[in-house]
Amino acid sequence: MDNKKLINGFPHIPYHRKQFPEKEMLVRTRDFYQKMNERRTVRDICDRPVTREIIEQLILTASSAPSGAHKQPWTFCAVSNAALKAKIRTAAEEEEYKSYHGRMSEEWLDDLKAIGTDWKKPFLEKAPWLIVVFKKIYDMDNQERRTNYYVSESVGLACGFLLTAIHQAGLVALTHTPSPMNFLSRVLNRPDNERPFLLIPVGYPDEDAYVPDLKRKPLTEVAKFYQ
Ligand code: IYR
Repeated sequence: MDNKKLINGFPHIPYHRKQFPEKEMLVRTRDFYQKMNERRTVRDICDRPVTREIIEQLILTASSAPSGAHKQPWTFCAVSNAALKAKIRTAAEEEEYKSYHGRMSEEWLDDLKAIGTDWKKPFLEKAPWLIVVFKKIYDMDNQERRTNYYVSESVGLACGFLLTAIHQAGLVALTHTPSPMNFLSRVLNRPDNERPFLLIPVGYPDEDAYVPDLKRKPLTEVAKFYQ
């Protein structure tokens, strides 16, 4: 039996979610919050390998994110090749050195003191995988440009899904933002319609990994209810 419905000539299919009694929903939402609240950005990533199959699943989850007009305007470049990782590290550190020695404001450097970052990025070589996320500012269809919409919002959402999937797998990640990061297009030989968006090293944490003792804002500070 055909359960499809045409809207503007395009097929739509029925959609249902399994529903939970309110009490169970509350337990599930609390539980998920607790799990997600354990996620931390980790810079001490060890060199223990992660299989390609795992990375493929993580990327599939990322690519299930909503996007403007469902264009999925992203490419996830997964790099485990040691020579490429070394190239990326060298180029990133070159930019970061300049950033930390003049390009970033005093206020910015001051804000980063609590995080403990500097221009050195050993995790770019040590982590088993670097997922370099590119946003597609337009698509190419048979030599023709096709517009993408809300590109940064869409790719940001996909990166959020990716970080959630990485955490759920028991792995750690770091949202690294070398700036400027056009060297990534060059090193990975990406086409003109793609721009680097975020560089995400992924792996297991070092056994003696440390993270800054950060506190998250309470609900009252991040939410306002209008009832
Ligand atoms: N891109 C630099 C600096 C940096 C900026 C912010 I905002 C951070 O939260 C952390 C680092 C770097 O990756 O070191």
